[in-house]
Amino acid sequence: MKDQGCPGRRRKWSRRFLLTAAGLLCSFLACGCSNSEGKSGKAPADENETKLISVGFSQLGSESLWRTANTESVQNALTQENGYFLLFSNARQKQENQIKAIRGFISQRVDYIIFSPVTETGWDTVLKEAKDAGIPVLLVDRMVSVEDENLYTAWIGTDFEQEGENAALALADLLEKDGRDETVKIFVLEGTRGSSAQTGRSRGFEKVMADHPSWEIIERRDGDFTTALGKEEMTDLLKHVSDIDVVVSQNDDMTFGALEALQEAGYTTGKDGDVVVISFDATRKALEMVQSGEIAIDVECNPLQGPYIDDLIKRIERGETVERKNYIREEVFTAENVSQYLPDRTY
Ligand code: GYE
Repeated sequence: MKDQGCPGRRRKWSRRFLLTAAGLLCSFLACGCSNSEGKSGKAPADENETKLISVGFSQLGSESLWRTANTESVQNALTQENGYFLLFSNARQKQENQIKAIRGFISQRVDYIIFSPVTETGWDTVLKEAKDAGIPVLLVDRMVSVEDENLYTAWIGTDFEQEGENAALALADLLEKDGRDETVKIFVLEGTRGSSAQTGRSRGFEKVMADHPSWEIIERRDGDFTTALGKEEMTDLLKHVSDIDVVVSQNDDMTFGALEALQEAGYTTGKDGDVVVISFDATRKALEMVQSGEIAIDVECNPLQGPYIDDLIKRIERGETVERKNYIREEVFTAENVSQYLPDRTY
């Protein structure tokens, strides 16, 4: 069995210590720490609480609708009623904040650390510190690139490369239906450079693109997964480029900004419009735009990962061996199928 960081070693004394010390931790973590109810930790009145599994969660930020849904999903799964005491820290898209938070969790001697890494590289040292402290690390959403894969116990998330491929395959379908075979000029609004969501989606898209010599990427810009930068980069591009057929925007929030910029510059999108818009995430607001036609294709990325994390932890607690990589299934939405999914979309 692979080393999962001594899951069975629940420290008898750590719970009370943890809860009283949580307040101290909050005061020295600049990046904003709270328990799942948003309050600083307090010693439990009830002795039963000493059986809670303590988890430190370093979320990378709050840059998108997707991220908010992801945070809520983890917070709703790892509740006290479900046997957890959750410490939450928001890194505001800065790696140094995440490293600081993880070190804080290590010194708190939490039972598990979960985190979503803002970018792929630069984690070897802090993950080694967690391993040396015997704390299993579970990655959620994005992936790390580390020399030794044993530095984390498991990862749960989505297949970004597959998402990129799905986007390109759906574009190929759409162009074929429209009977278009001339040069296709594509602008890519990338998410945070060096994040696995960005590298995977780009790689997948470009892999399929190799089969379509008429497709040409005219420019790539980093929109950092935010609406504000999505709009800024799109606006700026349109100042010097007018011939553009497709915008591939690597998340919905950047897409909202890009759409505003396109409209302000007088471009139309959607069926028979000037520009085909492709997005990722498939949040409710974006799926409504798929329904109305403003967005042609939205590739789903499922943020509801909390229950999977809960399941992983419970399995590790029972001494089971868990897979190192765990993928969540997802769909591709177009005007043809979106109506059947929209009523159930909660985020
Ligand atoms: O697509 C974007 C978010 O890592 C999958 O990060 C996630 C991405 C998601 O900010 O909206």
